[in-house]
Order: sequence, then C-alpha cells, then structure tokens
Amino acid sequence: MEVAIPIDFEQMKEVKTELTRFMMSYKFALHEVMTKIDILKEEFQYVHDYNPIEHVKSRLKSPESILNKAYRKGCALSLDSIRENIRDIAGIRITCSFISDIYEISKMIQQQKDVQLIECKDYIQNPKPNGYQSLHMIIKIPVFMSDRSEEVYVEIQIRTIAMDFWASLEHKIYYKYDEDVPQHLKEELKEAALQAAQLDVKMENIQKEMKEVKKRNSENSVHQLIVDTEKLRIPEDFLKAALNETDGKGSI
Ligand code: 0O2
Repeated sequence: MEVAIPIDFEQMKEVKTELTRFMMSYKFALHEVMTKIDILKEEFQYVHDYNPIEHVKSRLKSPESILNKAYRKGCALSLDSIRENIRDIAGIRITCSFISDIYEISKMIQQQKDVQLIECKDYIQNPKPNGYQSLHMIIKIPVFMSDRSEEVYVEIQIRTIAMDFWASLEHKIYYKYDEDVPQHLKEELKEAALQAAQLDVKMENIQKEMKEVKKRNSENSVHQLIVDTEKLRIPEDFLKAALNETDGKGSI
C-alpha cells in the first residue's frame, strides 16, 4: 500500500532546499572574499616586506538575525527581497594597524575585476555622532554553482586596532544597557573615540618616520661594508668601479 505524502511535506522539503542554497551562496561568497584577502596579504608582504592586515574575521548572519533585520527594516519576507535589502548577511571585518592601510586595502579590493563596489561609507572621514569610526564597503561578487551563478552582496568593514577596540566595547555597553546607555557613559565613549582617533594619527606619523629611516638606511647600506665588526664607507667611485667589474665578468 502506498503511503500518501502530505503535499506540505514536499513543499517544506523544497523550501528547506531553497533556504540552504540561499545561505550557501553567502558562505561561498565569504570564502571567495577571504581568499582574495589572503592573497593580498601574502603578496603585499612579499612585495613590500610589510603586512597591512592584522586580523580578518568573517561571519554569516544567522537566519534569526536576518529575519529580525527584515522586520526592523520593514522589508518584504521573500528571499528575493531579503537578498536585495539585507546586504550584510555575509560580513567580513579587516583590522589594520594604520589608517592609510585601510584605504590601501579598500583600493586593492575595489580594483579587482569581479568585484563591484555598491556602496562605501566612510565613517573615518565622517564619524558617527557616537564616535564610531570604520570604513564600510558593500560589494557584489559572482558566485558560480553547479547549475547557476549568483551575484552576492558582501559587507566589508575595515578599521584600525584602536577603532576595533572602541567598537567592541561600545557594542558590549550598548547591549548591556539594552540600548539605553546612561548619558555619562555616552560622553565617555565619545571622548574615548576621539582619543583613539588621535592615537591612530600619532601611530601613523611614527610609522611614516620609521619608513623614512628604513629607506635612508637601505640607501646608505649600499655605501657601507661591514668587515668583521667594523663599518667601512665605500666611496661612490669605488662602488662604480666594482659595479663595472661585476658587469664585465657577469655579462655573457
Ligand atoms: P552586526 O551584528 O555587527 O552585523 P544596515 O542596518 O546595515 O542596513 P546601517 O545601519 O546604515 O544599515 O549600516 P552601517 O552604518 O553600515 O552599519 C552596519 C554595521 O556597522 C553594524 O552591523 C555594526 O557591525 C557596525 N556599526 C555601525 N554603527 C556602529 C556603532 O555605532 N557601534 C558599533 N559598535 N558598531 C557599529 P549590525 O547589523 O548593527 O550588527
């Protein structure tokens, strides 16, 4: 005897498959962007002998948070509408040492051919009234699957260590007080944000000076020989003569 499968069970199975595919497209998009960032990090270290990225974290919004955000934004409860209106289902946070690194990384990501920049919010040039600073980008990237390809939104937040420190504390306080933060704490947070921004500027200036010193040292080291522990300066003409010699011997 054949058992009749209730029609809604079949429908439920289909819905579940659709939802799984929906979430998977964001998971794949995160993999793609994380790979891009890993490549940039490794290549930058190799070419410039410097790593602008301190940490990278990725997260997939849970179905519950997606639903809450959809309610909050008043967006229609269909996958198409959620796909279009909730653009931070896939999120990546990059932490850098210096402000200039933030713009450098953002430029390197935007330059990639398959990356489409949809929106860029610069909360560093224009901090939020509470003091929040960060660079937010919404990008769209193609994800290729077995029977279809999809353009998927990914949110990338790029900030310094100081900005990240501030944002995580502010986030904890905000939740602890259930969004009703006492005025004195709001003021202290704002003050702390200003101090963090000043620290970022100071650290950047120190870094610039260090870069100059490093550059000068590498230029000077051409004119310097170390024999045993003694440093010997090589005159320009001596260097040229040695260069000619090497060139003569080395050329085929
Ligand atoms: P979660 O869990 O971190 O993802 P949107 O609501 O995204 O459509 P909005 O608010 O204009 O539009 O987006 P915005 O300004 O780009 O900010 C989105 C995310 O930035 C937030 O995500 C936070 O992660 C972070 N953020 C923005 N403002 C603040 C702030 O004042 N303090 C802290 N600590 N983080 C902030 P979600 O969705 O709120 O949460």
